[in-house]
Amino acid sequence: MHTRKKLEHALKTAKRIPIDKNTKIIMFSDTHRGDNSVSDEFAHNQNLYKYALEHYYREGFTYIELGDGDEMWEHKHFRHIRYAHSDIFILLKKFYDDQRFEMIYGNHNMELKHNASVRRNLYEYRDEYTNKKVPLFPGIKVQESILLTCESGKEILLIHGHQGDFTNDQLWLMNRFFMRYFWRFMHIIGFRNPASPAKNIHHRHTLEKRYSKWIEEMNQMIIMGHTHRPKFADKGELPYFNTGTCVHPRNITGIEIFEGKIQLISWRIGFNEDGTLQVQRRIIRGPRDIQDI
Ligand SMILES: [Mn+2]
Repeated sequence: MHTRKKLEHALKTAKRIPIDKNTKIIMFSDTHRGDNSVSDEFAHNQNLYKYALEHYYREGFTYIELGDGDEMWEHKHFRHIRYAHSDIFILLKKFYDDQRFEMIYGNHNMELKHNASVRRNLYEYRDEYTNKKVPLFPGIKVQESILLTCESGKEILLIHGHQGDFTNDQLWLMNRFFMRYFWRFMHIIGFRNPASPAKNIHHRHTLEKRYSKWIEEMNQMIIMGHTHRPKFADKGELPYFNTGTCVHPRNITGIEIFEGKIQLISWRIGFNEDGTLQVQRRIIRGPRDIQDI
């Protein structure tokens, strides 16, 4: 419903960021950072994620988070999330201070489309040791969408992907209510919210079909998250890319852009011949030249 209108609006109002052969970007989405309790699905991947981000920071990448970074449906107070994952926020702040951090909001942190909420939650926090307010992301603007513009004129739309997903878009407040006061507790004992495209295959396919239709009509390359299903468009396929998620049971997946190429990668815990465990980065699909897409 209204998918086309929503996507057209997102395309028109997107923040434009020029890229070239020297641009390095890593995109993750749907990290759903929580409070580090049993209902925090991100908690078991926090070391993988932190290790990966440290790698990208050292290598000079810009980090673009494609929505649902913080699980603000289940957790009413962002400060609890920041406190639970304070080492990760210190790292995100380093990216931000270097002007290498962009945040897009998703349905689980939709309230960040309001400047007042961004100011209240993201500009600063109270340091638990000194009890003084210290800056986090002062002046940050959380985007609905970003348009990466290549020198050749090619444009890539980055978006979370809840746009036009009726229960997660127009009805997000109702959905948040059920998540916060009902599904959160069901979730702890093993039930999954059936309205989530991440958990409902039928819903996911419907959404992907609607998006594919628009991508085909507009011939618009798109990178999104939301469905938790990674996707890399091979030659001859529609230019639809999906980062996947960072709450997967075994790994985290993301999309890298560098030297004018794009690839889908994963980070997981593997082991060496002698049995020692190690964090390993793997290329799942690609690289492909962006110009050929
Ligand atoms: Mn989502």
